[in-house]
Amino acid sequence: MAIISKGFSGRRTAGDEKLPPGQYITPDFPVLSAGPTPHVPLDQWEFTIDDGASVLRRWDWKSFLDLPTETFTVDIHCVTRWSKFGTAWEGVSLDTLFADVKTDASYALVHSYGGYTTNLPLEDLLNKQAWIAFKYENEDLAPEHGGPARLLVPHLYLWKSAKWVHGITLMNQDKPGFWERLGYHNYGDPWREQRYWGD
Ligand SMILES: Nc1nc2c(c(=O)[nH]1)N[C@H]1C(S)=C(S)[C@@H](COP(=O)(O)O)O[C@H]1N2
Ligand SMILES: [Mo]
Repeated sequence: MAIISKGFSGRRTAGDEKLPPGQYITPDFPVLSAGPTPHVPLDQWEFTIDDGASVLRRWDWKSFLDLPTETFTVDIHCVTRWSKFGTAWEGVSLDTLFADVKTDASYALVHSYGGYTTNLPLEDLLNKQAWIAFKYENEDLAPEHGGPARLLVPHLYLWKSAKWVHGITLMNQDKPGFWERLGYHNYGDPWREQRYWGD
């Protein structure tokens, strides 16, 4: 009933300040994929950073795992309104991956095995804000959640956190990704409820 849900959503409880507007907390970990789960053999997996013309950096699975890793615990927020608090991951910081990359580019297009893409300003990937995660809750990241490795950018809606991540293309001009072309907000800040075009 509308009256009950209105009263409920109006009630403030401890921890609410961690919940962006219009979201609810779920203990579950829903799977949201726009297509089938791609299966990439680890001996064929690679992650690249390119500038649209040439590959600037490339890792295979073995060299990727040789990089220093971080464990981090973050809250995640899906545009379909569920939020999950305190998810624990292990991965490589994008600061590590970009350490030797010299670029004037301002934008990034992240691409995944299977063809998914998502765009964001390059600066949102840097400064301890984004990781490529390969473990979730101490286990190898499950294929349906993006294993072997996915991007995590927890300060933006979760569609920016590309599963089965394959590479990042640096660009001087912004270019919308898969959901951004289909009406999702270009930036996707959950605290400003930037869900769709025009929000
Ligand atoms: N490659 C790829 N990454 C993706 C998606 C997708 O369909 N394909 N869906 C996005 C969306 S809309 C969300 S909410 C999250 C869901 O992650 P989860 O399935 O692990 O909950 O992944 C994002 N990353
Ligand atoms: Mo989503």
